[in-house]
Amino acid sequence: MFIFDAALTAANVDHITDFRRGGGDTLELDLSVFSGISGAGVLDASAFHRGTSAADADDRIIYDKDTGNLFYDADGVGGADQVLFATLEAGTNLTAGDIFVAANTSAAQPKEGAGVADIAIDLTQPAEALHTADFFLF
Ligand SMILES: [Ca+2]
Ligand SMILES: [Ca+2]
Repeated sequence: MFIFDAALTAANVDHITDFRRGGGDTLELDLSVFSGISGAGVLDASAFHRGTSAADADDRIIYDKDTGNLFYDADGVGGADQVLFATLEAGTNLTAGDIFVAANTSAAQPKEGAGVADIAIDLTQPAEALHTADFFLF
């Protein structure tokens, strides 16, 4: 899993190069950061939009498949700007079902039998400064 629980800034954009759909990888969004998303659990399909910007009022996670850019928009089509928070490999077929929302992702416990796909990224480091040591396998 890839955990997003640090403040979203231009210096904190994660580059995810090995996201495997169907391979158990998920993106975990912490409600303390993504507070515009209502409710925990799998992201509601109505809050997920494929494109370059929000299309309606309940869109929160905007995914541009052509570029792999993943944005958070706190108010959908409202006036607040969307914020780029991660980039996946262009063409990754990300869906709402790949995204989980939790009240406290940092308290998430590793699942027994979890595979090497379960990786937490140390978001205290700027993405460009990430080293192998910033990735924790569990
Ligand atoms: Ca929508
Ligand atoms: Ca907006």
